[in-house]
Amino acid sequence: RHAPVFAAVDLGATSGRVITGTVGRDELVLHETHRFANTPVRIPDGLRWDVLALFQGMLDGLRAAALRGPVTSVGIDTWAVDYGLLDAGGSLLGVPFHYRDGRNGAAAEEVLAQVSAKELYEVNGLQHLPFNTVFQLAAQRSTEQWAAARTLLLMPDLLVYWLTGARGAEVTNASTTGLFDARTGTWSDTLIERLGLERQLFPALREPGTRAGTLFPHVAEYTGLPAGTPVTTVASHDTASAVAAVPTSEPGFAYVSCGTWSLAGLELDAPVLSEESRAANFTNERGVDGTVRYLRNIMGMWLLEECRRTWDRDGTPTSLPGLLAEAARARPFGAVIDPDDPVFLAPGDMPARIDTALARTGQAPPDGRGGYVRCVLESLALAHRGTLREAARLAGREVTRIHLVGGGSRNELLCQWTADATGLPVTAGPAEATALGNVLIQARAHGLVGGLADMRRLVARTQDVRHYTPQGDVGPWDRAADRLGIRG
Ligand code: LRH
Repeated sequence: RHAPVFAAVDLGATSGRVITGTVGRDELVLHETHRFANTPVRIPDGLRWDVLALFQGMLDGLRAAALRGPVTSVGIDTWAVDYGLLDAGGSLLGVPFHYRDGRNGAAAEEVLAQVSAKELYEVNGLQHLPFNTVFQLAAQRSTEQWAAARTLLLMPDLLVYWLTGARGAEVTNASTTGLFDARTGTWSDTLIERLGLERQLFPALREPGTRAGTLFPHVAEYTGLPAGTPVTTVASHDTASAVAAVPTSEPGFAYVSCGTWSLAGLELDAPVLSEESRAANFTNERGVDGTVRYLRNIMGMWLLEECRRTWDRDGTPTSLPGLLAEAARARPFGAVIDPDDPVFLAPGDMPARIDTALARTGQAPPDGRGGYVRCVLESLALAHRGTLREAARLAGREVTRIHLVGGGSRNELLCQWTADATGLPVTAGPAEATALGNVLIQARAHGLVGGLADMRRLVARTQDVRHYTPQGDVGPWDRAADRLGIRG
């Protein structure tokens, strides 16, 4: 008897992948069957996701997975907050917006005039980000598409709908909308009503580990997967999947899920909805099994990715290993920025924006590309430290180890500097935490693993991690933090 294989569709901001995961008692093996670019497109009325290309890439990936052997089920995760609107007939209205589109700032102000930031936080416990679904909806409100909208589906739910015809709202991702009650774990009828939104727009919630539906016959035919193959609801928010796969059995762990964003925080049993927590802009997103992901978004590898895109456009591309080697040789603490400065959010010339931010804080531009990369990575390490220290303080918890998971865990400088800045040991990996979390929830739905603790034990037993111990003096990190006025 062969160990069952699950197909994880993991769509990230820069690429989408279909990965198969083989799960046995002491076995958890991933194989990437297909990777495709996720290229957002700017049209006159905004920055959009090419959702058909994503769906097609996913179908091709599932076909590649089916060619390798039997697939027990399929699960989909993506980034949070973004959505498609369906009309009464179930057709998609328009092309889904990208959260980095600039239209949301003014709309956020309108929403906050209706319901104060304090009142919102007391219910949804969500950090203020201009692109939270609730603000995006306000920005779309006067459009004809909005008038025709009958159902809202978050991105992974939309793709599940196109695979199966089943509609629903997966809870971990629904918790990023701003319309979800962090205490009860249900849609907030109060907020929905106070903001004048139609309650019917929001489909019934569904929990990770349940069956969403089965493939349409035409999907089965195209992909070569057997008719009736189930699509399992996973923790469809990629960050929730990543946190579920943190290889730990210690209570005092903190995590940084590091990819395009760095999501740094703690796993808690209950939300922290205090005024102090709101002021510090911490979020209480839903995790697997009713856990709370108490964290803050840090701008993450986006800063580096966007520098590289700028340099590529200049016609002088550089390899990542080359850049990292230059960064390692660059002057320490030559320049630091606050990664969370909203000026970095939109796509565009990142080195120029870094220069401007440095000038504002009386610092000189970095020396060469290695200098920019060093600036980004040291600044991220500092932001990890400030965020985790503040999270621990606000939640009344002690942190003894940091787990850095996601693609960023391959970046040795970032891991070492996170250890150095915080003075805490860093366990780095797995880089594929999100895909692992996706696969494990499917495996659990099929009776192969137990609860969160069991899932994490399997990850710890089967996946490679690296350990970083803090080195050097924290003095320079303290002084760099002071330079920026960073707390913690
Ligand atoms: C990371 C992520 C993050 C969200 C952002 C929109 O991919 O899901 O958790 O805040 O994308």
